[in-house]
Amino acid sequence: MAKTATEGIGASVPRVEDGRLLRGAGRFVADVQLAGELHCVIVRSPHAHAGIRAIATARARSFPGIVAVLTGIDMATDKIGPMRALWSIRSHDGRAMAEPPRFALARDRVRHVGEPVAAVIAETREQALDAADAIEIDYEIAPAIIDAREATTAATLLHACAPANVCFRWARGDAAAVSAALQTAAHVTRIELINNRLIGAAIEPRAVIAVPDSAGDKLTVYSATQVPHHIRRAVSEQLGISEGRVRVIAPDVGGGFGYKGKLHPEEIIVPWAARRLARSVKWIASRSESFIADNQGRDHLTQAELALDPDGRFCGLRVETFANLGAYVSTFGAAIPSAIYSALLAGVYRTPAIFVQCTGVFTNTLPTDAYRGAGRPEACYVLERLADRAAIELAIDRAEIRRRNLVPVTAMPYKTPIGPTYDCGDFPKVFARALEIADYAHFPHRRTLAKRGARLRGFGMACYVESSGVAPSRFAGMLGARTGFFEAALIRVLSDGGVQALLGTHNHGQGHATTMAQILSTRLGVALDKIDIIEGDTDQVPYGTGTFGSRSIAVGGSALDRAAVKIIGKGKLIAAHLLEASPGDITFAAGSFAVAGTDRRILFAEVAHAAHVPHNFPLETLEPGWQETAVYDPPAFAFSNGAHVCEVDVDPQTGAVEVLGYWGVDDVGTVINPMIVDGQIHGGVAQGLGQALREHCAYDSDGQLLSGSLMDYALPRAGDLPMIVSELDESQPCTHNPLGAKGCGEAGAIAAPAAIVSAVLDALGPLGVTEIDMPLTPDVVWHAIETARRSSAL
Ligand code: MCN
Repeated sequence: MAKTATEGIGASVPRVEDGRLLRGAGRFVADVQLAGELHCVIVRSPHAHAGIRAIATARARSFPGIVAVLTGIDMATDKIGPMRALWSIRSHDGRAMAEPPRFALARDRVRHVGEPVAAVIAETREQALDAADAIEIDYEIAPAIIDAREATTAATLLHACAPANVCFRWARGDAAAVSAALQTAAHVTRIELINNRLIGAAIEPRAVIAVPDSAGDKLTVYSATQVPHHIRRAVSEQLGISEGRVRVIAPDVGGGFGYKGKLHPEEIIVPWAARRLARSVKWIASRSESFIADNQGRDHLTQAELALDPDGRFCGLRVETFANLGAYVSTFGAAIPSAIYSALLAGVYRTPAIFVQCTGVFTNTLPTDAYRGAGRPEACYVLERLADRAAIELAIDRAEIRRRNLVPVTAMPYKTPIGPTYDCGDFPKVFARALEIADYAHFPHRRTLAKRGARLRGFGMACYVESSGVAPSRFAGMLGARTGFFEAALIRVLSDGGVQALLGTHNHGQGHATTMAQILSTRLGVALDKIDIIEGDTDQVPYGTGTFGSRSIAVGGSALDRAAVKIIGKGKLIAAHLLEASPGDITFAAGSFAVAGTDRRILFAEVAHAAHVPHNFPLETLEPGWQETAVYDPPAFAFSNGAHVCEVDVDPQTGAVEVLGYWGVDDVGTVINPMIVDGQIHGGVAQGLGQALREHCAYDSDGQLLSGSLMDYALPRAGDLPMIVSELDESQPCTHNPLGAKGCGEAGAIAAPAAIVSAVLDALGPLGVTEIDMPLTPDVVWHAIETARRSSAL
C-alpha cells in the first residue's frame, strides 16, 4: 500500500488528541455535571466470605440528603437478574462450566472483600458517605479460601453448583502423544511457577452516570468503559429495556488496560437506581475503592514438563494450570485461562505434541478477567522459563536452544499442534536482530566487568507470539463466546470534502484519533486535519465490539479500510456523472478522480460538494450524499510476534534489580504510526516490568487484601525503566486483513515479564538460584540468594 510520507500510513504523526488532553480540556465521566444529579456510594463487604443475615438501613435512611438506600432485596423485587458472563467454557468431558449467579448487589452471601452489598443514594457524595457508615449489616462469617489449588480440596465451598470449587476443567491437545514424548525423551525439564495476580491501575478510576430522560423511556449511561456496546447490551438485558432505548457514552477514558473492558456491578447498579428514582445518579470510584471493586488479572499456578531430544529440540510439552477465577465468573474470566491461554502454548516454537489442562477455580478473591495481555503473557512466561531451564540443564546456550526450536519462516503458514495456524512471521529473524542490537555476543565481557564491581549481571530473552485482532466470531463461538467480535465503520464525506469516521472501537490512550485518520488520509487522499474520528457513543457509532485484545487496528482498522474502498467506489460513480464518462473509466489517485487516459479530472472535495448539491443527479441510478458502512469479521487472528531482550544488574547485598537496557524487535505487520506503536510497546514493557519486579496483589489467608493501596501495591516508576530500544520489522504483513496490520497494544506486557525474569535468573545462576517467582522484589531476590547460599554451604 502506498505510504504518504508526512501523514498517511507509516508516518510518525504526533497524536492529534494529545493537545486537548494535555491542556486539561479532556471530558471524562466525572466531568459530566447534570442538574439535580444524585450521588451513589457503594457499601462493600468487609469480609471475604460471609452469609448476610440482615441489613439494617433505617438509620442511614434518616440521614440528611438521603434519597434511597438500596439492597439486593430491592433488586430482587425489581426482578434484576444475575450478571451474565460473555463466555461459557466447556470442560473436557463436554459439561458446561459452573456458572453461579452473580448479582450486582449481593443477596444472601458475600464471597469477596469489596463485593457490593448496598447502594446509598444522596444529594451529595458526602451525605451518601456519612449514611453508608450508618448501615448495619449482620454477617455470619465463613472460612475463606484464597489459593486456587488448595480450593479444589478445601472443605469450604463457595457455590453449591461448583463442587470442589471448580468452574471448569479445560483440556486441549494430544495427551497420548505428549505422554509418549515424555517417556521416550532424552531429557525432561520440569518447572512449577506462579504468574502473580495483578491490579489494573489506570489513571482514571472507573465511573458510571445514568440519566433517565424525563419521559422515562430512554436511559443514557456514561461509563468509563472500553466497550460501550457491550455495556448497552448488559444494561438492556438486565433492566429489561430494549437496546435502542439505552445509550452508552464512553467519553474520554483515562486508560483501561483490559479491566475496564468488562462488565462490573456498578454498571448495573447505577442505571437501575437512576430508573427507579427517575433521577440522574453518579458513581465515581475512589482510588482505594478501585482496589476492591475492579477485576484483577493473571493468578496462575502452573506445572509444566518439556520433553527434549539430546540436541535440545522440543519433543513434547505438558502444562497443567490452576487459574484463580476469583469469586464469580467475570465477563471473559473463563475464556482467558482456557481458550486464549492454551491456544498460545506452542508459542514461537516447533513442539510436535502439546497437551494442556487448566482448572478454573473459585476462591474468595475479586474476580479475575482481562488485564493487558490476558492469557498471552502467562503462556509466554511458561514457555520462556522452560526454554531457559532446559538450556541450562542441557548446557546449551539459551539463545541457541531457542534458535534450534523456532518455527522457520519457510514453515509458514504453520499449523500448531494446539490449534491456531500462524499465517506469517519470521521468528528467527526478529530473534537474531534483538540479540544483535543488544550486543549479546559481547555480554560475557560486560558480565565480567560487572563482577569486578560486585554486581551480578544477567542477560534475559523472551520470544512471543500474540493472538491479536481478537477474534474471528466463528472461532469464538465454537469456544463458547456469547457475543460476536466484528467491527463496523461508517465513513461520512461532508460537503466541504472533510471526512467523519465513526467506529465501534474505543480510544482510551491508544491514539485511534490519529492512526485511524492516517488510514483514511492514505486511502482517500484527504489531509489529516480534515478527518475526524468518532468513537464511544452507541447512539452515534455503528455497533462495535470495543477495544481490547489488540484488535482495534486489525479489526476496526480493517472495517475502516473496507468502508474507504466503498467510498472510492461511490466517488467514482459521482465523478463519472460529473465528467460525463463511464464509471469503469474513472480512476482515483492522490485525492482526485480522473478519466483514464485523459487529463480530465476532478478533486475529492469537488465530488463531495456535488454529492451534497445533487441538482442534476440521475436519481434512478445515483443516490445523493456520500457515506458508506463496512463491517469486518476477521477470518483469523493476526499473529504479532517478536523478541525482547534485556540486561540487568543484581546487587547481591540487597537483592535490588536494576534493568540496565531493554531491546525489543516486534513484528506488528504493517505499521500505521511507528511512534504510536513504539509508545504502545514502551507502555506494555512498563507494565510487564511492573509484574516482573514490583506488582503483586496479595491477600491474607482471611481474604483481606494486603496490597490495597498504592503504598502497598507497587507500580513501576519512571526511574525503574531504562531507555527502551524498539525496532519494528514490517517484512511479514498479516496475510488476511486488508491493512496487513497486526496488533501491538499488549506486546510489551507479554514479553517483558519473561525477559526480565530470564535476566535475573541468569544473574543469579552462578549462585545456584534456579527458581524464583514474580515479583522479584529485593526481598524475594535476597531470600533466593540466601537460600541458595545456605544449601550450597550444606
Ligand atoms: N497501531 C499501528 N500499527 C500497527 C498496530 C497498531 O499504528 N501495526 C496503532 C493502532 O492504530 C492504535 C495503537 O497502535 O492506535 C494500538 O492498536 P492495537 O494494537 O490494535 O490495540 P487497540 O487499539 O485495540 O488497544 C488495545 C490494547 C490493549 S488490549 C490494552 S489492555 C491496552 C493497550 O491497547 N490498554 C491501554 N494500550 C493502552 N494504551 C494506553 N495508553 N492505555 C491503555 O489502557
